[in-house]
Amino acid sequence: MDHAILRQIHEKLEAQKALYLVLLDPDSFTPDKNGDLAALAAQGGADIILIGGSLSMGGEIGETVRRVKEASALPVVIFPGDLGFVVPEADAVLFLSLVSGRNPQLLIGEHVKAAPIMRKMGLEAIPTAYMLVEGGATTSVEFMSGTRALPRNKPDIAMAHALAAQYLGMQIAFMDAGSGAESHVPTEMVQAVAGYVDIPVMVGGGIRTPEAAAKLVEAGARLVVTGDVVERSRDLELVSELAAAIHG
Ligand code: 1GP
Repeated sequence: MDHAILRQIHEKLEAQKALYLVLLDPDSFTPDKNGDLAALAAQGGADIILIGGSLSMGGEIGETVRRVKEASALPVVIFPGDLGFVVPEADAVLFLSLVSGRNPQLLIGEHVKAAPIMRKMGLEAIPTAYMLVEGGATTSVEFMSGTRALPRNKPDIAMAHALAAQYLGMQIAFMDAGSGAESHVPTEMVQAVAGYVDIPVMVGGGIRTPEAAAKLVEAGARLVVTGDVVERSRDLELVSELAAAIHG
């Protein structure tokens, strides 16, 4: 398997402090609307488009990826809620293990189903440890996956999870407070984990301002995800400010 996208991520990280990923949800908007959002994200300076959500409610994933690729030249990476998100039009898939949980289906079960399909499609898998972190209210991912989030005031627990994931060969440690979280992952937790593991730390959930994004990057986040704020605001200036804050 070619690791083109992971390679690109590492190359970009040599030149800039962090990468900006904009998450688009095929369940929230039509493929055309998501195409417009991708164009906006690209114009604002985003590095990668993530397509995903916690549940696939009939959104047209393949068509969304096609429209997004027509509308921007950015790599399109799937952030899968389930197998339905795996489509050949994408460049890569975050091959997520929900390591904060203990649900075997989300640690290996879904992967066994997805792997042969992805091989056939020629899709790159980016082995990613997904750690759900308490962010206030119950998130869709917490509810749908039946797992508990890591406590936000216990960085040592997050550190141990991220290191175990690294030792298992995962390439990215993704700490997510969930879409629309009241509070993003604490900067102290990001700092603790980023200083403890060698793999890049990715942070998402509840990041709404360039100031918050800058603080998380300062703490050591190398990949920063926003979804909600771009979908809601559709504001090029805000996207540009977020990109600038994240690129450092
Ligand atoms: C959710 O990290 C993503 O999994 C994005 O969160 O929509 O709150 O930006 P937001």
